[in-house]
Amino acid sequence: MANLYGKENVEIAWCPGCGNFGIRNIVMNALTELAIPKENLVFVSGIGQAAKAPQYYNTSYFNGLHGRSLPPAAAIKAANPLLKVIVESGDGDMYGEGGNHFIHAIRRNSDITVIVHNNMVYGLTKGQASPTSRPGFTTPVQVDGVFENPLNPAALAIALDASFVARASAGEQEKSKEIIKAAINHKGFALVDIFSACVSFNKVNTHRWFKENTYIIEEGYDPKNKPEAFKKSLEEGPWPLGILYVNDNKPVFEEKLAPYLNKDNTPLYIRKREAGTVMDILNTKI
Ligand SMILES: Cc1ncc(C[n+]2csc(CCOP(=O)(O)OP(=O)(O)O)c2C)c(N)n1
Ligand code: SF4
Repeated sequence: MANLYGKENVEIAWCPGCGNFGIRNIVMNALTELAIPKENLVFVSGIGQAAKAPQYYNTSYFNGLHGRSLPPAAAIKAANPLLKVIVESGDGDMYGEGGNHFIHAIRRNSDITVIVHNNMVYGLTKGQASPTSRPGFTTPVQVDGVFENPLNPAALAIALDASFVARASAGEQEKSKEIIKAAINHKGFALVDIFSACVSFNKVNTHRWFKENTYIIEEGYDPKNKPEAFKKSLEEGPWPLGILYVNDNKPVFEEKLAPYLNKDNTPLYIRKREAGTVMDILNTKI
């Protein structure tokens, strides 16, 4: 199938061998198979190596501040519910700097897809520990090794009742493509935490390490069983890959907003206002 999202003549500023290349392929293949028209798609990212990804797709994107991809993503979806909104960022950007937004975006349940390249390190700023770095991981800053407990994003998201939670890996192209397609098709906040090797600054959690420390969730697993999903999300070494949790019964943020309550999804910017409506609003006494 022809790739609809590849960008011609773009210089990609990732190190040769970086897991981000694998994720880029997975995302482009997923989008191509879903055949989402480019004009209906917008990417949003924060800051970091992973957050550069949208610059390398042939589509629209908004590049936010460090850790601040989720508020603009929710705003874009609210302003135009007809758009598919996909956030792509790194573990430091999403779970560290953006941790507060991560929590509240899950509560809000906007219909957006969030793909987090989890390389267990800060790549762009040359190898400091991130919230998902493993204990004992040494860096130029953590010279005696990380001693804090790592964040488990999938367990946190399930505890907060995120409506779709999955874990994928850059090394599992087919499986990860199917997970990302399901996340994009899901209505509500969808998290895909995707393992990815930083070949320059994380010499522990390598491509091989991720391969050897993950397994694909067995057939017959029921992602709608929340206690089982939470238990699954706590498994480590090997980490399960697949759709961990789905809640289809959560109200979606945009549908609760006043302009859309009558099931009219027309984006605000093309709605016609009757003459005098704005004056009436301005003259309303509060
Ligand atoms: C407010 C603010 N603090 C710190 C930085 C420096 N900074 C830029 S990217 C980054 C970490 C990125 O790590 P991660 O999100 O894991 O992405 P990666 O580069 O590994 O893909 C940091 C700390 C910044 N740009 N802005
Ligand atoms: S520093 Fe790491 S995350 Fe950044 S491009 Fe190189 S390998 Fe990838």
